[in-house]
Amino acid sequence: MSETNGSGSLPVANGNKNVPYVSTEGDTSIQTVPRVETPKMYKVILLNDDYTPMDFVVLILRRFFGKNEDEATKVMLDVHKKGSGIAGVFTLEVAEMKVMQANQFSQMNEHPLKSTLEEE
Ligand code: TYC
Repeated sequence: MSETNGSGSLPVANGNKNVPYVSTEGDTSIQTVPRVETPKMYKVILLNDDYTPMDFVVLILRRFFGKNEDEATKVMLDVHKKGSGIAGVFTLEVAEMKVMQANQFSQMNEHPLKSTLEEE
């Protein structure tokens, strides 16, 4: 993205207020631009159950949540012992997609494994 564009927007880390910036395009007047907002993040929570095989949970964590074997095993065991655990943290659209993929893949394989969303 270029520093300035036609509408005068400029990416600025965080916050919600208009902030001043000095134009780099000749005129030195102070202008204000809206700050870029940090999106809310959502945890995908994996829930324990008594029937889904541990290997299958590890597979889900690797396939849909980008975990390697060791990470996936650690999360799976944590969920197994505590009842729930975090599979990953994403923007809303991505988190919704992961929940759908994981739940659908579990259903297709006739396992009761479920995941849900929680705002961070
Ligand atoms: N509790 C399951 C078993 O003993 C394993 C399991 C772990 C299931 C994590 C779901 O999210 C889960 N086979």
